[in-house]
Amino acid sequence: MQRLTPTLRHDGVGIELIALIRTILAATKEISFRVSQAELAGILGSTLDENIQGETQKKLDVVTNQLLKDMLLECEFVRAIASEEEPNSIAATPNAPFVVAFDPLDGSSNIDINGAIGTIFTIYQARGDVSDSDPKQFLQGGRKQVCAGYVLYGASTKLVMTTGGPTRGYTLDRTHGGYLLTTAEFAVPSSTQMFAINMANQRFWQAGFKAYVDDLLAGETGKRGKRFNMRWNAAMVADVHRTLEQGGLFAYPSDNRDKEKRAKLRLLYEANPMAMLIEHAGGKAYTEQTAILDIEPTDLHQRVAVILGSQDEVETCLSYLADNQ
Ligand code: AFP
Repeated sequence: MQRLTPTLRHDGVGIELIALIRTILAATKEISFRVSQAELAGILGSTLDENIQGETQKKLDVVTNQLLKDMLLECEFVRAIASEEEPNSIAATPNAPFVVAFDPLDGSSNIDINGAIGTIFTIYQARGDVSDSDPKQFLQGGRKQVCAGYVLYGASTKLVMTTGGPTRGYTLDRTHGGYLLTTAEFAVPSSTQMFAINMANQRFWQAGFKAYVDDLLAGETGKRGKRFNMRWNAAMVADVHRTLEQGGLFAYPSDNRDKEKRAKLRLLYEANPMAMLIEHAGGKAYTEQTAILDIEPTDLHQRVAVILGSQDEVETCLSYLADNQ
């Protein structure tokens, strides 16, 4: 099996970006070990603090965020970083070529139950028109990402990443400590019978999305004329990974639970990287109105609705929303 660096060279990735990617992956290898030993080390459970999102921080959220911060703030190729766990972006190496945003541990609610968790990361060229510490370094459209990826800490530690070409999959080989190419190119099947939606929010959805899900549940006796099945990992990394492997529709639509927060998933370090991975595997990734990668960001931690996965199913879902405007 081919190692990571020759694959990146084959994909035409420059040595500076390769070095930066290797730095991020070095942190993920350490995170993979830390999460596997967390219970023995007594770092499961929550802290007494809340992050910028107003969410109680898990001890591992803090540990993994610090690991990535420490490694990236010292990296000569990183001008600034942004994190789900940090209120503001942080300047790193002046005049460095790239900026990096990340969700250090996505799926925090799974940490204490040994459920699926992962790290999501995205890399942009640094901007020359704003200062290093200006959050505008990260207010770049998703199609400007030079690299997007996640590491899923499951039964095996899996890296899924694109540097502008195909979405490729790698598995951490613990014998020699490197990521080996195990999926040359993901290809999301265009149709599916699988959906990943948190049904507990059903009463808060807009009419069009309710109608779409009602017809999924009606199965072969309803308008769709086929039976669907459901999964919900409560970790975007795990649900997106299944979608890349087997197809499916993943959706976290807007809802009216909280007038101040009509969507849950964050654009910069969740929706945009996942949208790039899905699009580069032949899938589709939308909010309820537009392609996620076409959104012009306005805030570091802005949230968006997400409907992504098998192209035909995403288009069917969007048609219900359009018909119920
Ligand atoms: P946490 O990292 O705070 O657990 O949030 C995970 C997430 O952002 C995304 O990974 C999941 O798909 C989604 O939230 C789960 O949300 P619910 O807990 O509302 O189902």
